[in-house]
Amino acid sequence: MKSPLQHGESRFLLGVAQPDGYPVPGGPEVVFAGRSNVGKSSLLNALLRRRGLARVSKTPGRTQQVNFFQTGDLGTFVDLPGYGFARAPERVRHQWKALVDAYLEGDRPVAVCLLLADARHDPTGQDVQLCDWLRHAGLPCRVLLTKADAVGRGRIQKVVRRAAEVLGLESGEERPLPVSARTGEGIDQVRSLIHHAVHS
Ligand SMILES: Nc1nc2c(ncn2[C@@H]2O[C@H](COP(=O)(O)OP(=O)(O)OP(=O)(O)O)[C@@H](O)[C@H]2O)c(=O)[nH]1
Ligand SMILES: [Mg+2]
Repeated sequence: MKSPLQHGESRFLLGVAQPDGYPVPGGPEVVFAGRSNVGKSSLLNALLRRRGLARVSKTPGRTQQVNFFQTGDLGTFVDLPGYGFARAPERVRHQWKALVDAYLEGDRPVAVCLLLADARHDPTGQDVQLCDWLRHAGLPCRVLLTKADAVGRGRIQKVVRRAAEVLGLESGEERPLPVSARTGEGIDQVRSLIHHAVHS
């Protein structure tokens, strides 16, 4: 049975390319953060059941602006451009940092920040850095392990434990949640946790 959540229209609102270009905050925002190519845009489309709403690409670093989407009842989705794309020129990396810092330090109404890490690999140093930063900033945060379809069923709990350990999550904190935009695994759970964060 389909989850009852996410009625109504979702639509692209705007793309922000400059640190001073953010809109005046409206309602609660749900942030998608993580490495380039980890599957942020794909997850966002799966949650909204809209295939091509956010652009998905095989080329890492494709999303280079901060994209805002209006959803029916899941708040405003904010798709951050991915970090850690080593081949990006220094200038682009610099711009990326200025843009993302301006969002994260901009006192936005963040209901929850979804930190996406690839289930197939250990979280990277940059994942750890961002996770630490979000926790110190007091932003509500949940780690999602993407592309769970590519990890064998028998291994997934081990992957979850390992990711929690590398990211330094305390035993009382919520465990990383395996998700797959491809098979739909975990998508209803993510929708529910967003709904809860946005409406509490
Ligand atoms: N196996 C698998 N592949 C996925 C999944 N989600 C995304 N991908 C693939 O991963 C690649 C990157 O997906 P995107 O959604 O564009 O990733 P992104 O994090 O938005 O990338 P940037 O915008 O470049 O930072 C694409 O080739 C997707 O098809 C998934 O759940 N399973
Ligand atoms: Mg993207």
